[in-house]
Amino acid sequence: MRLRDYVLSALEDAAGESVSGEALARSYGVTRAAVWKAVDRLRKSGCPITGFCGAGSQSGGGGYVLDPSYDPLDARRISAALKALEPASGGAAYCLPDESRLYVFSEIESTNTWAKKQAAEKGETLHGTVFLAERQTAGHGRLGRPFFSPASGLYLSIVFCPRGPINPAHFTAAAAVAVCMALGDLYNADCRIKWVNDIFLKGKKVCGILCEGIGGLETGRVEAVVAGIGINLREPSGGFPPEIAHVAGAVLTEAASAGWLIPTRRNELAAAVIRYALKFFSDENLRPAMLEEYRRRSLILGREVTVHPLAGVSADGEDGSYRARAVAITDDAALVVQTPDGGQRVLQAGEVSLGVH
Ligand code: BT5
Repeated sequence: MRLRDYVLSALEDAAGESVSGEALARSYGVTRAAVWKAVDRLRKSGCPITGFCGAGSQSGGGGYVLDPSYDPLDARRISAALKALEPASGGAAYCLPDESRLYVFSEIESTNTWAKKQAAEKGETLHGTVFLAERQTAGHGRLGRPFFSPASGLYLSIVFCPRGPINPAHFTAAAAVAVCMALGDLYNADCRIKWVNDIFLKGKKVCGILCEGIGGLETGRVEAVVAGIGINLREPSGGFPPEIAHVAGAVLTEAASAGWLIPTRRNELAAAVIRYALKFFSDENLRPAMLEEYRRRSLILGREVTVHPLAGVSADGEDGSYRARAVAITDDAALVVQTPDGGQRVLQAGEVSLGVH
């Protein structure tokens, strides 16, 4: 690891606390002047590091402090984090993207829209490519519903080109489990999944997933799946917009019950999500365990729900919504509900809510 990267990650680990130049120099085995130079270069590239002002200064005993909210996405660091998670993926059933397949945008309309366009143009060569953004100006969910995507979150779309016929619901389920496991690994967050595509933490939606397929007209099958994932990491500075304030939450706000500042570690989170997702997408042998985890994390199994057979249609009774109990999730990731008359229905698609509306 380059000295510059070492210094940056040590300051990140310190989460807003100061780290002395001497400690950094000692642990990397260089002089304090070399550390100062590395910090200077980091500052020039835009890193908000305060403290200790000059190589020759004796007065900066306070050390260096990195603004803890600074955590830009970086393809090289995501790639390094992937390699750290999977040092030798050669024999694995899946292939993790290297830096050349990780495209990072500071701002984009929608990583899904971009990924779909790229996949339509470039076909199978895009297999395993990931598009990530710090913020989206036109992020969307199902049926074109807007997905609020400010810079306090993480937005990514993974392109996966299946070899044969697929069940799209497996991809949504796999992506949901991947996000939950990654959030558990990094922040110790214990997330729940609301069938089919929402991730909740302490009663708030902290992540939405939108898997879209690109079909080949000639082949009649899904040629590429674009798995779009949007995670609210911190509360946006101005709060969530009023129309979603009652439902939306942020992972780190909900996880930090003790009130301390948890570092975002965006690049590590991206790597963990990508790795779990590609693993579940690629290896059918993992499907039973993945579905078991999906069921275990279900927010709705055993509970009374309102079923909206057509997702996105308002629940004014006109959409055929009805009350039922969620009783099972099948191996096809379909939801089984029991109606008050004792009958059962198997839902391949649709939406459920926990309230009466
Ligand atoms: C989803 O749709 O929740 C899927 C969202 C997928 C977003 C990712 S980000 C990367 C990729 N690029 C994209 O453009 N999309 C994907 P759905 O289940 O239809 O939920 C949409 C509803 O969630 C909205 O109507 C709001 O009520 C609510 N919502 C919007 N923004 C939210 C947010 N940031 N957090 C929580 N809830 C939100």
